[in-house]
Amino acid sequence: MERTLSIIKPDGVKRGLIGEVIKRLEANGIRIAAMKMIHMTKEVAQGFYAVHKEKPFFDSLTDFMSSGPIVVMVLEGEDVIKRYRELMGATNYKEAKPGTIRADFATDIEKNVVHGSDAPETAKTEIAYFFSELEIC
Ligand code: 3AN
Repeated sequence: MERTLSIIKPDGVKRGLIGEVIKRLEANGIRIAAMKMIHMTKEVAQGFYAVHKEKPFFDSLTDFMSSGPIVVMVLEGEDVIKRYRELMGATNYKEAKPGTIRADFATDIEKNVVHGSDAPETAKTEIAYFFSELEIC
């Protein structure tokens, strides 16, 4: 059993895609172990994306991620990190496979609707950034 962090980004929330993303998770047998809606400050977004702080897109990414409410979830299941990333599709929506969330809904490499942890260690850190153990069911 594995856990991963999922975020429905501000573009996904604004465009009414919360239900669509959750429907795809549940239809694929992924269990939601925790969920909440928050509006990150710029500082909180900078902390979350600290690994990208040298990247040219860091300022714009953290502006975008703090521009509106997001839905953060802990997902649980066998091999869920990989399975959820397959459902999301490639970071660049133009390269995402048809039928993935990003291929179907993303409009931009930055505004790409969803986030998912990329490895067990990052999943652990990212989950702890938003949730205490008590909040994970
Ligand atoms: P992923 O979310 O697919 O794991 P990361 O971790 O490489 O992708 O990038 C984090 C976020 O930064 C992406 N979800 C996307 O919003 C943004 N991003 C990544 N690469 C670029 C880029 N070349 N230009 C603008 N934004 C980017």
